[in-house]
Amino acid sequence: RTLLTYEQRSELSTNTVAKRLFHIMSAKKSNLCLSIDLTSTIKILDMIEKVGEHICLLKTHADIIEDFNTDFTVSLKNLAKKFNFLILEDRKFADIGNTVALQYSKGIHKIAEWADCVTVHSLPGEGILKAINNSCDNGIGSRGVFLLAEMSSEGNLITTEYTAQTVKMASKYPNVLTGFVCQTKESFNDPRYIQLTPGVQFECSKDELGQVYNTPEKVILEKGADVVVVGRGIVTAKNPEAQAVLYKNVLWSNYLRRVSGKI
Ligand code: UP6
Repeated sequence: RTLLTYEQRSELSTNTVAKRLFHIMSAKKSNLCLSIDLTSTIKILDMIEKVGEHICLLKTHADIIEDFNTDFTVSLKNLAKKFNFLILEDRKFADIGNTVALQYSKGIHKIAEWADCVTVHSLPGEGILKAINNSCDNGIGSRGVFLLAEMSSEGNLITTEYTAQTVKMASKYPNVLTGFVCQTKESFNDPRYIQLTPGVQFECSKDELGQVYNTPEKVILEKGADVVVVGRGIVTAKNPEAQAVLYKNVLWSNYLRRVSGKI
């Protein structure tokens, strides 16, 4: 999986979002996902104007935004089109299928209307995947799921057995599965799925609440990341645009090194 190019893997995709994301990565030469963990719509839109050109995927947490509204989601979709990136709502659904179906499409956020893909915990069982799958069948269009198979935070309760069972559960839903949120290349083999890896900054470090950071080089070459999530490493920088370019370039050159097989 880690030796194939994104273009080669797009040919194998069984999920529309994965296919589109592989294409965008190749076209923009970017495997950078920005985690835009800001709490005001103006700040978010302003940040996207600065860094949108450099990212393949924008990861949101809609429930931290103080003034969330539908005009904002319209602007978000327009910017995604303008800069050619996809939107991942990092909702980390973790309830029974029926509740998740409602959380996905109803309420204030109406996530299904604007997010290309969402994150989902495997803990409740496969009903959660069925729920998103059914919503897609019900006319919401081609959507994707990143299933949480591992986490970056210190002391999390996920075991290797849990990761293996998560990957097994997902194998029944190739049409809705975009990939896995995980930390290691050993967690899954299938080249159709995208490894999304958070917990990345230029220095290996930790924050005061248990987040663990690895470097771009390490996550791409050793840990098998396909798309790399950077949040505060870019968002809190003095010059977020310049910082995004730095991350984009280093991540892409490590990807090229990996697929060349000369590590
Ligand atoms: N995230 C992780 N680790 C996981 C899963 N998700 O950090 O295992 C998400 C967080 C945050 C982002 O919810 O939005 O990735 C990381 O942000 P940071 O780079 O500012 O730490």
